Amino acid sequence: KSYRVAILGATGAVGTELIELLDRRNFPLAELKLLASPRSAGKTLPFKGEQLEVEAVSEEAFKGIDLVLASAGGSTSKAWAAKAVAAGAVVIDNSSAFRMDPTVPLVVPEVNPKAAADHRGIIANPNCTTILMAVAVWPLHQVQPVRRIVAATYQSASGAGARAMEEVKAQARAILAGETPTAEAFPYPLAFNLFPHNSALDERGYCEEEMKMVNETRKIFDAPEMQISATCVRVPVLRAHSESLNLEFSEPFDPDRARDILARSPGVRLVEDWQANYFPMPMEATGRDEVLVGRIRKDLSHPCGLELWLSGDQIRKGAALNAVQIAELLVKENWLQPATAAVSS
Ligand code: A2P
Ligand code: 11C
Repeated sequence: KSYRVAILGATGAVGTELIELLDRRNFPLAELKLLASPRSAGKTLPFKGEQLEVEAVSEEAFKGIDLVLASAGGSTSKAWAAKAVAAGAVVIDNSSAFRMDPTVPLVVPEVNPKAAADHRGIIANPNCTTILMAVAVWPLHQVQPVRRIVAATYQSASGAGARAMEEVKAQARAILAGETPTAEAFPYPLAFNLFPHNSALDERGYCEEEMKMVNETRKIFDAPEMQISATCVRVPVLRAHSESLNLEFSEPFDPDRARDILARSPGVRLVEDWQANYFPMPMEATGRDEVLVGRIRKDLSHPCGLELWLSGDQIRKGAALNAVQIAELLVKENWLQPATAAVSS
């Protein structure tokens, strides 16, 4: 069996990666439709040696579509997801619009694949920093429950989209030419700089990105009590995020045991050469499917603490690959069925 698939946000950083992954992973496609804003209507994008034309999203566009992979921002998903579901499609949504809706599964296939079975037309793809952390922490959490995570992130420009990536390159060129860099996609120049993540702050001083790591991880792990605190920072890297994680267990967790477990875990690649001081780097995570994990060591400040470091491609496993893996799971388990119940939005 093959499926008629639409990508909503096909011209974006994640959208173009989705197109490439559907091809590379041989997703059983009967048709691929590329949707974006009216600004992009008529543009063409390459797929399997042909040029496919981009259409402006419309209700009409979802007719006969089995699966929508949406990555066009929260407001676009809110505007179109229910319409796509009403037209008989299943939507895998990369935005934050539905992630915390209790009727919408939030899925990382290496962690909670079964949650996808309960979809009512929409399945949410978690935030990129959450996905990368979940892939690395879940295998350890399975062996000994994690009580608390303190995370610090080093997030690339790609998290803010294709325009932001171009902006950082232009800023770098401007600075090297002795000019003053300008910023539009970001609030401040990112080249040769860094700043705390600029999503909206709550009354306690935590930004949305930080609270996504807290709330989404609890939902994916089905661990509402897990204590998580995060500091998210944007760094002048193009497309892979890195994270420093401090994990606290109820008993000491031997670093060598953690190493053995992670070396065998799906979606993880252990990268450690202590002699060479060689550990995961965003440049080496770029374009790879796996989350690179390493620098696993005992927390000197707590007997039950473990420190680890990771880098993962934000656009790949942090977004497009995770969405395509969910689609593959739906096909494999025969869960790619139109919703029977109404979807809340
Ligand atoms: P467009 O290129 O036509 O603006 P990125 O995350 O890289 O910034 O990409 C965002 C994606 O979401 C792009 O494909 C963009 O299309 C799409 N998009 C943004 N706003 C809308 C909208 N209102 N309707 C449909 N697609 C949208
Ligand atoms: C970033 N993670 O790196 C964000 C972007 O909830 O999907 C994606 C926001 C989201 O800035």
